[in-house]
Amino acid sequence: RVLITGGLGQLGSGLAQILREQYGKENVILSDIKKPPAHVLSSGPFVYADVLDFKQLRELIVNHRITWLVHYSALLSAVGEANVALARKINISGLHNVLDLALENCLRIFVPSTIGAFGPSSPRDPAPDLCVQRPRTIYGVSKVHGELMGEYLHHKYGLDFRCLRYPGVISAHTHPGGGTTDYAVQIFHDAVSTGNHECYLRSDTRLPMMHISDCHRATVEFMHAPESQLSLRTYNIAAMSFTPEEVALEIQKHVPEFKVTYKPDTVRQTIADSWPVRFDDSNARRDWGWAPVYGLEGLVSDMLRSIREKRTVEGLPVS
Ligand code: VAH
Repeated sequence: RVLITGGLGQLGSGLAQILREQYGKENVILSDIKKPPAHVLSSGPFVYADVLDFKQLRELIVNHRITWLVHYSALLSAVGEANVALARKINISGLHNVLDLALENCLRIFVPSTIGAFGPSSPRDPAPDLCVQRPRTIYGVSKVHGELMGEYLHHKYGLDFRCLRYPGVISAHTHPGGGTTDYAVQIFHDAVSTGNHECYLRSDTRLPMMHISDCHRATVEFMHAPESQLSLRTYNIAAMSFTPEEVALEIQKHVPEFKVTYKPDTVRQTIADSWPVRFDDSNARRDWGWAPVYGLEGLVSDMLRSIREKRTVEGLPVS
């Protein structure tokens, strides 16, 4: 049985759908601290779970006979900088709760890390799996801590801890949760609805990005990889790196009149400028056969098609 924490964020419902196809609807439990929308509730079991409530989480794990934890609860980069105390609680104390429960109940645990786990003193182009990590956000600091804690518990107690550093994840049907890469999702919705996008990053800000279906597939393939194949517990995974200007140009091939104006926001520009420009994911490709499907062209046409379809179903105008 799989329990996904932070299940109502950008990633939980899509991953649950894939795992439910593999393990059966009742064996993948989505959880969060908010009420789920109707379509989430109708797609499979959902329960309340607060990662800060150790006892309630322990009860959940025991009563539902959980064997595998996917820990998506976290405050992302930009929203974390606006609420450092809460980010430290959720991203660090919440992480310790799930790691302790994974250890206590011999669970396998997947915890995502991020391009945000690197900082200005890390090699940026590309950033390898193993290098200096001095991130400048509470989000990045908490994710490096997660990597270190998980690897420590693996080496000391044999905990089956697995971690992937995700690039910015681009999705049509779910919204990102207050990160620095969120513009790369909003730009597609704006291209289809208003035809104009105001970008909070400079036009030349290059960041690693990935289509959500590649992100989910990487996560599932990685979790199924035999331990004997893993030379690391934490891996970078990459698909593409683009700037706002490049993705706007690609969108304009489909929406010629699409316009982007740039109004850099200091906080998020500073964060983006501290992150890697590209990821070296050669270890993931060698150890467990990682390979992306979507590049920039495929991402843009899939996102525009998906959002147009969604808006048409909802009876909304489409540009
Ligand atoms: C953020 N989307 O921007 C998240 C992610 C790779 C970036 O961690 O904070």
